[in-house]
Amino acid sequence: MTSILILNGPNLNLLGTRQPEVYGSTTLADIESACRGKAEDMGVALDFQQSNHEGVLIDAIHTAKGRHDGIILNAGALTHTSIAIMDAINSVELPVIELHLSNIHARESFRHKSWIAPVALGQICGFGAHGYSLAIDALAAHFGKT
Ligand code: CA2
Repeated sequence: MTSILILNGPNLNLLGTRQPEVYGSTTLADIESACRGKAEDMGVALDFQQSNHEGVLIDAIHTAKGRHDGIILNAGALTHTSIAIMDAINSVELPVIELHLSNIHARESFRHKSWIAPVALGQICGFGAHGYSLAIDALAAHFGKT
């Protein structure tokens, strides 16, 4: 069975509690539940994690090798700063879809830079919580599951 890791970075645990005009009013628990339902319908195994710590995210990327077939990664603000996460993605050689709720290209210029984009299969941004569903579809299509 195809297995996907959805990994969420710093502050995404706060979704739905503040800045709804930017990130929407859906909580991360709501997103996880929708992803779990979709994965079950598609016959895909799903692991869903969030951490506020860069090293924990890097460990999760390393551990994904051999356990999961691909990763959907919303690295939050670490997207724009973390060469270490880029190196971790390169080291595991798993397909990674970079995901953002907001359209990072339409926001402040410091959010336009992504260290993940060059090592990702592709990037989905700007579709709010629905982006998670789009990313699952994109990864499943990559594996020839749709
Ligand atoms: O749009 C996205 O998904 C981001 O990855 C979200 C990050 C931001 O730094 C990236 O540039 C784009 C921030 C996540 C913070 O989420 C919060 C949610 C509610 C309240 C406060 C922060």
